[in-house]
Amino acid sequence: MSFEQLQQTQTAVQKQVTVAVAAAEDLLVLEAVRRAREEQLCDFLLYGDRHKLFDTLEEHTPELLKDDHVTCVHTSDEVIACQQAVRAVRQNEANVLMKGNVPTSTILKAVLNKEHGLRSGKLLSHVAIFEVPGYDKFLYITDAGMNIAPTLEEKQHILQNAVSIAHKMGVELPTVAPLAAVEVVNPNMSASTDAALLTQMNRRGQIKGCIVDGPLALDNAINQKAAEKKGIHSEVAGNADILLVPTVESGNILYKSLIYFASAKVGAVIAGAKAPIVLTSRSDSSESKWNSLLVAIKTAEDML
Ligand code: COD
Repeated sequence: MSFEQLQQTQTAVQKQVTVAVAAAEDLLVLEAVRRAREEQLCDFLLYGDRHKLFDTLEEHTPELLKDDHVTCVHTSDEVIACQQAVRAVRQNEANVLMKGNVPTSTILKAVLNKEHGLRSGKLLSHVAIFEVPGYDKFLYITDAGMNIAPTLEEKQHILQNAVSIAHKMGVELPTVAPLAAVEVVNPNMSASTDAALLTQMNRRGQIKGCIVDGPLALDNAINQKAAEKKGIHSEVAGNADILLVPTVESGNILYKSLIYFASAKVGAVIAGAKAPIVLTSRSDSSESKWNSLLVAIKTAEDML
C-alpha cells in the first residue's frame, strides 16, 4: 500500500466524513483542505479568527469560500477555536479533529478536558505510518510524538492503539516488533525487558489482534538478512508492520531519519480518543498533512 493507493481507495468510496479544523488559518493546512475538496474527500468545519482566516482564504484558496462543503466559524481566540472544534467532534457534527495554527499543548488541553474533551478512557498515543522506499508495505511507528517515557502498561496501550489503526487500514494480523538496542534480553536495558514481557503478554492473549516478538533491534526487525545472520526465526523478524519504540526521543529520531535520510513519506494520527486526531507539527510538509488526513479519514470509517 502507498499513500497514492490510499487516496485512490478513499476518493472512490465517497463517505460522509466531516473534519473540524482548529485555528484553520494555516497555509499548509488550507492547502490540504483545498486538495481534499478537489477530490471531494470530505466536508470541513474551519474554526478561526474571522480576519486571519478569511484573509488567508481570500488570498490563497478563494475557492474554499464559495464551497458549500466548507463552513467557516469565527472564534475570538485559538483556545476557543480548539474547544469548539473538539465540541463539534464530541457532538458528532465532525468525525475527525485536525490541528491548525495552534500550539500542540493548546489543542491537547481541549482534547484531554475531562468534561468537554475527547477522552475515551484509553491512553492517547501517536501512530505514524511511513511509506519507505525499499520497504514493500506501510511501516507503523509508535509512539514518536506523545507519550514521553511510557511504562510497560502504557506500552501495552500504545501497542494496542497502533494495532487498532493497522486493522482499520486493512492489515489483518499486524506483526509488531518492540524495539531495543539488542535482540536479547539484557536486564540493564529496560527496553529489552519490556519487549520480552510484551511478547509474552501477546502469547498469553493479553495483547490481541497481532503477533508480537521482541526484543528486536531495528535491523533485524525490518531486514530479513539481518535477522537470519543473527539466527532469529520468527514471523516478525525482518517483516515488521509495527515498530514500538521505547521512548519519544528514539521514536522522534527514527521518524526524522526516515524523512530526511530515506525520503520516506509519512501520515500520522493520534489514536485512542473518541475520533482520530491529525496533530502534525507546524514544520511538517503540506504532503504529510494531506497523508495524515487520508489516514484519519480511513480510520474514522467505523465511527460513522
Ligand atoms: N492519554 C490520555 N490521557 C492523558 C495522556 C495520554 N497520552 N497524557 C496526559 N493525559 C491526561 C492525564 O491523565 C491528566 O488527566 C491530564 O491529561 C493532564 O496530564 P499531564 O499533566 O501529564 O499532561 P501534560 O499536559 O503535562 O502532558 C501531556 C502531553 C501530551 C502534552 C505531554 O505528555 C507531552 O508533552 N508529550 C510530548 C509531546 C512532544 O513534545 N512531542 C514531541 C514530538 S512532536
